[in-house]
Amino acid sequence: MTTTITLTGAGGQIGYALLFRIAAGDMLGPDEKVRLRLLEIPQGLGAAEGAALELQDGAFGLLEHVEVTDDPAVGFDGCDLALLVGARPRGPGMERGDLLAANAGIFGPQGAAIAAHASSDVRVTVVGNPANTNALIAAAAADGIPAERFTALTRLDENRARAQLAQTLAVPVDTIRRVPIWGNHSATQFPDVSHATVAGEPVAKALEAIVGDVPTWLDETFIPRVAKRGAEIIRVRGSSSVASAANATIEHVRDWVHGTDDWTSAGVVSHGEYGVPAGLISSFPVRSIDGEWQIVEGLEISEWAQARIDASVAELVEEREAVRALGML
Ligand code: NAX
Repeated sequence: MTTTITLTGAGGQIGYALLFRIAAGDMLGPDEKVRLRLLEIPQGLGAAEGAALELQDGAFGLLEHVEVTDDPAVGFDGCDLALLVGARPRGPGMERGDLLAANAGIFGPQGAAIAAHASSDVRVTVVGNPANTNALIAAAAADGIPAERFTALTRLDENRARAQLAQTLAVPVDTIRRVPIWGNHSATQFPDVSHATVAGEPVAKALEAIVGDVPTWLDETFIPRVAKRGAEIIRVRGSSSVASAANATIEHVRDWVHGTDDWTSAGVVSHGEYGVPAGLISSFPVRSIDGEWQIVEGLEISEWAQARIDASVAELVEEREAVRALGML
């Protein structure tokens, strides 16, 4: 079988980190051939064309075809998986409203182009920020495609949270499970350890033995460290997260297509679960079953946790209102 994958922002940093892993089979597995469509704006075409030449030189057996274009109609033609990475970054002096408007001008037309040209069962993953609201805008513009096919990446936040827990507890990261991210992919996000386990045991007990007062550690150390990890990477590395973001994108799509054996996190459309207003694209604990994300329901949420979820969701509501006020939703 062959899957057609459209990558926007293919000439950018995350695009460069993603392409070779996709071609090597890390996303869809060793039996699935891939056809890549690299969609850029005119200024980014040279970098995308260069990446296409290098893909050729990688001589990847799974890579059937690469096409570089700045035309969304060509870029999304027959697309099964859309990775929307290209976005307008916040420039100097740019207000949040300007940023939302600039991105609505990208993600609205891309949503419409997906509806017009992609496969009817297309799966869309938005990485470009503000990811949740960009996904909302694209979904709203994609007439005829269910909003459930549009997701925002919060897997990197979850991976950061699991890694911080593993480091604190001095255990291998794959022994840490069930650390969902709630809300927005922003500094208001809520990485939630209430249901987390380490080697199958509740994480809270293990944490108490190491950090003492767990609620204070969560408030003052863990949550801010995870939520501001992107800024920490920029400070230390001198550039934003790239390979870790590409890795999280690979894992998000792989799990969506192939299924999960436990919970993970993804920005998906709310139907009112956990008090999140219907229609918003918010991060939730999710499972992937039969190729569909399902929100993990029925979890006991403390008052403290609900307040954190509500605060991040309030930011999503504000972003939706701002985009509506601009007439772009
Ligand atoms: P770069 O600036 O390196 O690359 C962006 C690329 O997108 C550029 O080549 C640009 O020409 C292209 N582009 C812009 N508008 C486009 C359009 N309308 N159609 C097609 N291509 C377009 O940024 P990079 O470091 O790759 O980051 C990409 C996005 O990921 C940013 O918005 C960034 O904020 C976001 N991130 C999201 C993360 C997440 O977890 N959701 C984490 C990493 C990252 O911060």
